[in-house]
Amino acid sequence: MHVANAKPTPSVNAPVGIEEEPRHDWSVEEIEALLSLPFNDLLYRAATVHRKHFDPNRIQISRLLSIKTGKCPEDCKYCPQSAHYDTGVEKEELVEVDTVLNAARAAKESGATRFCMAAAWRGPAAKDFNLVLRMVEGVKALGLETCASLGLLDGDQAHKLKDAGLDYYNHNIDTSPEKYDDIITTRTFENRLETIGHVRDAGLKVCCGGIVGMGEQQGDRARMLQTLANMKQPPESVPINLLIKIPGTPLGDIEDTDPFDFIRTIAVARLLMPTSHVRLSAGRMSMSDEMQALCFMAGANSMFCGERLLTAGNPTTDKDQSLFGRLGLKPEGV
Ligand code: SAM
Ligand code: DTB
Ligand code: SF4
Repeated sequence: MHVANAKPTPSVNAPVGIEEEPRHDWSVEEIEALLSLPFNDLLYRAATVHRKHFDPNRIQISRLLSIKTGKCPEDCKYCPQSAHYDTGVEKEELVEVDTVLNAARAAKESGATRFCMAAAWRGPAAKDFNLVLRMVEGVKALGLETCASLGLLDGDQAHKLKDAGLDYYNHNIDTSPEKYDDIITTRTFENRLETIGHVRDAGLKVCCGGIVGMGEQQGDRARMLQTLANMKQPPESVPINLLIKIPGTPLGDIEDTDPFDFIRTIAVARLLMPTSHVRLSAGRMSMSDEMQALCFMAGANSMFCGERLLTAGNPTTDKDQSLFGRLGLKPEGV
């Protein structure tokens, strides 16, 4: 029986997320019910939704570059670049525009379609901002999609980035609103949402996701995904990072996450945000090929390739190409 506006908790056979238009009114109970489905049912649903909106054998490839490394004033408990922890990361000032453009050319040659410039800042200072705009202009002129991850922005900065040719802005909520203060004390969840609002108002695409493996409960994962999916306009790109445990950070020796819980988070992100790219992001060095294959099956259709993320390692290009070959995957847009 169909009851108007009723949102039943999904039973195993309910076509949740399969025949419906994207929704923006998910309750946390519905999301927890999806996260708790039998694994096979969840993957079947996620794969079905994935196929409705995307070619399941195509993966969008992004390449990262850290344009300013270390010495960050923020205290994010997961991050190797925070000045609050002794992690051995070499600090570097803002790199030169030419260095960025050379890295972007190499990224394009290796098959990336998007180049993401990230900085260990609370937000960009005026003295650095014009150089960042030149980097964006230069990367765009190479024919790549451009993404930046520079921390908190105001409206004026967001508009200037858009005018310079920026396509995406990456700004993660990282965890649930309830857990946020356990992880970061130097800014608030609300600060992050404000920046995402400025990014949207400037007409930029949003890249926003979070981290699994910081000791969160299933309810925190549900609240994080709910926050993303219920945005007026959900992020076009949803990076799901597996915590890279960095010695020296407060989360450096936290217990490992069950790989199936990570895959479930990907699958539910796919169900809740059926038309977004879901990115299998940090943490692939600790994943088996089989785990990554299950992430693709669950609906992940974007990745960071290249041997380095920002400061941490990532699988080699050869290893990724071999995985693509064995799975019959092809890069998107190439
Ligand atoms: N400083 C900017 C900011 O915080 O938005 C941009 C760079 S910051 C490194 C970008 C994202 O990287 C973080 O929001 C977090 O999701 C991810 N990240 C950082 N350290 C990580 C780690 N050890 N494991 C997994 N993801 C991590
Ligand atoms: C995102 O969600 N993951 C990327 C990107 N956005 C900027 C960063 C991952 C960083 C991993 C730790 C490091 O390399 O320092
Ligand atoms: Fe700084 Fe970003 Fe790392 Fe937080 S995540 S410490 S803001 S670089």
